[in-house]
Amino acid sequence: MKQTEESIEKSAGTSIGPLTIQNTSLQHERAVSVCIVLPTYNEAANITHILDRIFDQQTVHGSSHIQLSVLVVDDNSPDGTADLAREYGRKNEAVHLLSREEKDGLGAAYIAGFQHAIHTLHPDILMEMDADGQHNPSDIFRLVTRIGADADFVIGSRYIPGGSVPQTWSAHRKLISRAANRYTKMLLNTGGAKDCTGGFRAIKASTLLKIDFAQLQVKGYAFQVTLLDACVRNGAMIQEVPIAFLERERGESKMRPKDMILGALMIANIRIHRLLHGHNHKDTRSTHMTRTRATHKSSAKLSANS
Ligand SMILES: Nc1nc2c(ncn2[C@@H]2O[C@H](COP(=O)(O)OP(=O)(O)OP(=O)(O)O)[C@@H](O)[C@H]2O)c(=O)[nH]1
Ligand SMILES: [Mg+2]
Repeated sequence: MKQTEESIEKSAGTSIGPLTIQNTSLQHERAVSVCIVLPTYNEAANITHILDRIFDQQTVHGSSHIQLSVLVVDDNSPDGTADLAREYGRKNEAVHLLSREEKDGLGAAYIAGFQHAIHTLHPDILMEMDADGQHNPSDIFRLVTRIGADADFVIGSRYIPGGSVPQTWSAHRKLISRAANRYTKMLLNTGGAKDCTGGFRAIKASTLLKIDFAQLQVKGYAFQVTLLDACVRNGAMIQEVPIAFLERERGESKMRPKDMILGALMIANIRIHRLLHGHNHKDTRSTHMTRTRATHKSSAKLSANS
């Protein structure tokens, strides 16, 4: 698909070695760079506000240790979301825009965004976050600072003590969300995570570099669970920090019932494929959150694809 990046030459960082943010005094020679990949489709009502709130956090926490940037990945939203992001980027050099030709699903947007961010902005950590206000920007630094020697992939979790879903959710909606998590845990490698389906995450760039995105073959919402599965299978250590998942602030959800069914079928398909081809782990190697780090050969599949 045709896509254009419009302001990326504004900034570039250099990659540093293993991150040890957690339990250290953050004694890096330079700030840890964090790129928040923000997929948008018809989020004109939210985009400016969410960008303001993200960079407020930079002000609150200071800029000496952690430096935030944002890559908005827009799929040609008819409501002009990209124009607003572009405008914002003119005033704030840490905001970048990847414009894609047409709506192609959340997973496809994240894959394009990760690849683009890694190869042009060189962040140490990438984040997934929704643009609709359901993920509270004031949690960003909590997720990022949890990254460390025992955490390559940190999930903002609704389903550990201290986490929550909106009070306005019906019992039916709560049940579907819980069931989707349970189903995923049964069929895929989830590293012991309690919230596998959420989309507020901080992930080391070095972890994403091990993933062959072409193999994920998931364009839609199931991307969240297949990405977790792929990272766990590549040795990532998973940790969770509690978050309150909020109501969408403005605009409409893009998630249709059909997407949930497609996601469930996709997960079943992966599992069946693994059973048939003899790599049937649900492996113990990757289902315990506190296991020690295995040594993994670093691959550069993203680089090869770029
Ligand atoms: N670029 C791009 N972004 C998308 C696409 N689908 C959804 N998004 C964005 O992905 C984020 C999550 O989508 P939502 O529709 O809020 O899905 P959700 O939060 O799982 O569902 P709700 O709780 O119902 O809001 C939002 O920022 C959307 O604008 C897509 O096809 N392309
Ligand atoms: Mg949402």
